[in-house]
Amino acid sequence: MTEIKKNNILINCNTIPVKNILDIIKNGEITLDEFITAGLSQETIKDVVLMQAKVKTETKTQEDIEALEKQKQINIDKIIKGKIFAEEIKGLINKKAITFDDISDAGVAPKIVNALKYYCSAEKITRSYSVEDLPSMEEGRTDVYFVGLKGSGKSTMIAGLLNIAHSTGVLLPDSYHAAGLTFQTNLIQDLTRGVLPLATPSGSYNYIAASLNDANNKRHPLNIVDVPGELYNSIQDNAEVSKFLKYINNNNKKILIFVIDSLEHENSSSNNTYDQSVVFPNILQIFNANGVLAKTDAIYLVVNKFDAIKDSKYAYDDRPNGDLALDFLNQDFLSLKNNCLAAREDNKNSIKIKVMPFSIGSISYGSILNTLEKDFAKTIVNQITKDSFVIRGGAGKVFN
Ligand SMILES: Nc1nc2c(ncn2[C@@H]2O[C@H](COP(=O)(O)OP(=O)(O)OP(=O)(O)O)[C@@H](O)[C@H]2O)c(=O)[nH]1
Ligand SMILES: [Mg+2]
Repeated sequence: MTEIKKNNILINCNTIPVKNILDIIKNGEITLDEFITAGLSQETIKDVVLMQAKVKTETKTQEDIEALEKQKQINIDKIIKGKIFAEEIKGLINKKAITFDDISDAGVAPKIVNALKYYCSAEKITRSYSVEDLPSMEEGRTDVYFVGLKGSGKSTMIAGLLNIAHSTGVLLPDSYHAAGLTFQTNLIQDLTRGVLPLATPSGSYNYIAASLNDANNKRHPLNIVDVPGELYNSIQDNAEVSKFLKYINNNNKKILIFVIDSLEHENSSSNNTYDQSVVFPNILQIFNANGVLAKTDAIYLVVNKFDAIKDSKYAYDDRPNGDLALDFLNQDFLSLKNNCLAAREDNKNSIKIKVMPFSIGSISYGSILNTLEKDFAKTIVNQITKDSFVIRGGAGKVFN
């Protein structure tokens, strides 16, 4: 722009439309300060400043859109690579950062997308009780207790066992505890739809009265208790443990299922500060001291998350799974095994000790089940049926 043209514009600045003034400023030909010095009206100055701010915001929005798009791509990549938890995906869906269509378009299998939809929509608020509020367990059943640290897979295993018992038709109708039945139905339904149980909150317990039918059509009534793993963190002088011991203090026969988290043990970067190889023997000792073992018919040492060690530690080992579980136990939990053997001797050698592998199947996003592994669950259900109390003449209909 020539000096003459510039002067002309400045002299006539109050006759020029705001839009043109903005363009001149934007092109760097004349500054706003120069317009002000030349006497631009207060009103036009205000308009120019406002328009400049608006343009700036619009440009920023465009930048934001690009950043959001970039972030969305990063999240989709994490989903494709499985490096994200279902809860995080739920958060992204809720704040509309991604959609289920984006997940489908990225190539995630429809079955998994459906499970994610269910996970994101399900209320997942299950009534649970403090140990004092649990209804007392019915006498004349076999008590089945799942013992394991937080995240070891107790609730998932209960869901897996009930699910297989239901789908193979051995779960009988049992209405002794209605709230437990609701909990049981939810666990079965969630798993069928590909969703694992949520972590059991601290101080929350559930009691399920369930019955299994055996090959001779005899009913095996069970008391199953799902506990928060936190209960077992610190056993000595723990008020919660005392309450729990009081709760299970009945004359029923018992099966104890020690849920060993094989993954946790292998992975030294674990965030569980409690060492299972110390905690389990302590629990066993306290059960012995409190008379629980005197009523125990069987202890199952279950090497859980077996899929994980099968893929890593035993990737090239073609021994049967049962042998591998025993090998794992001998290597990593020998003291627990020896403590169980000693406890058996203490209790007239009447406790059966069994070692078994278990895996719920392959999992995505921490909580979504890709494929349900049935055989491990079937084996454990069969063992429970073998080791549990029978009600004479208790044949029943199949649970639907
Ligand atoms: N790889 C693998 N992971 C599993 C398996 N079972 C459970 N998990 C994982 O372990 C997590 C914890 O399982 P839960 O069943 O909630 O464990 P829990 O023992 O009930 O834990 P608390 O309720 O906190 O005491 C699950 O969300 C899964 O991510 C399995 O068979 N294989
Ligand atoms: Mg749990």
